[in-house]
Amino acid sequence: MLIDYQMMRILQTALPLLLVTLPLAAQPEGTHYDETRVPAYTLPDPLHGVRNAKDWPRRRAEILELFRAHMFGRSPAKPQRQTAELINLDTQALSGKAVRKILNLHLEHQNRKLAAELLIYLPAQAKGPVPVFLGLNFSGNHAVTLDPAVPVSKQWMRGGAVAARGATASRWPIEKIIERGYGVATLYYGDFDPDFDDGFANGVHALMGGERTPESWGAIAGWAWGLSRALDHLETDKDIDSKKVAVLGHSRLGKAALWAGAEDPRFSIVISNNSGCGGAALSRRAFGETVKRINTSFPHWFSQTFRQYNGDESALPIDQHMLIALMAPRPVYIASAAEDLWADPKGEFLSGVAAGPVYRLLGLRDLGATEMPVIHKPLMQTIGYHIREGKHDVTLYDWERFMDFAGMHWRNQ
Ligand code: GTR
Repeated sequence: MLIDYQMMRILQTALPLLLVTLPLAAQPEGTHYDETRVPAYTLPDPLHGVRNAKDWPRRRAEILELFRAHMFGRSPAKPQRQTAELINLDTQALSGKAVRKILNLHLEHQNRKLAAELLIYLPAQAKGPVPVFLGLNFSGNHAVTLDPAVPVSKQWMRGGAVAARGATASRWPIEKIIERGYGVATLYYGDFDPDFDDGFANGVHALMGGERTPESWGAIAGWAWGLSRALDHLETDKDIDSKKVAVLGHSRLGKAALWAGAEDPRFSIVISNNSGCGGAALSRRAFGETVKRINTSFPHWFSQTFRQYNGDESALPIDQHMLIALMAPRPVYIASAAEDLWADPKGEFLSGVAAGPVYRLLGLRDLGATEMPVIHKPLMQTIGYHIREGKHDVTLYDWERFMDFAGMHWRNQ
């Protein structure tokens, strides 16, 4: 029987009795957490054919094409029309600390329509346009805050049940972000593409239409494309410094944030939290979640072409260090959690290390380490990394480091 690993985690929390049969260290069939079973591997060279920094844009375009053709699929350009409808504005939100905007982004293409709700908080004290953190959320905008003005999402919901207001607020420390002088913007990922395998009959795939091929975009590329549509809007908001937008995401939405950063150079900083397989973690290590496992559990996430690498990671013309390298010369940050073995923290770190030569070639700073740092000792160069204690999640510790890292770079941008 195939059990979604995440479901397994939920079962473990909800039904203590199951702990007997599903111990925390359990791994789904065909996967392991055994460092001695990591195969010997050679990573493809991100600088293949590159002699100097001037060659990087050409090589970057080549690598981007490889990721489109073999992994995430090819995404269409913009929809024919996009408009923004302001549905709520409060200049005294969060006890006067924030300006809150709620908008519906209306996307139209060949008479088909899709709406996505964008929730924005900006510091009320701001003297000018502010830098913003932009990310998708898992359970609807109403779940990121207790703020009663945010409408409860009526979209498809993972697991069927609508999350309670504020249910995931610990992952979105809005007040702390505002206090540091930054804005935060979020959208529900299900607005762009409900996360189940329906043959791409809904969401952005249906909106944009077109014939599907083995290289067509999957759900992760759809969410990433949605992040770019949100940025299209942020560029029109005079209260936002759209040259300073960091895209970030957790887990599958961390994979989406990385792909958004790769496809869209307008994102000034890219942040991956516990993104694991298909995100920051090296596929060739096949530690925790593997290519076969992810393509089996989530057949709609990647292009069909990615399936040919099931159990054959060494045949991939790319690995995830090259996804990290696609952010160069922009700053990129990778965050791991010590108990999140499914996402392979070491593989996430090693991607950052192996992207280093590209940053060095461009005269920028690599991670500055080849051994994993200890818990709570972040590395912050042009590439950044930390591992924190605890489980698969986004915590205040993570956010504080994201703000330290982004702030450090934004001050110099
Ligand atoms: C898991 C999946 C991971 C990760 C995670 C999440 O089930 O295996 O790749 O994306 O879900 O998004 O929470």
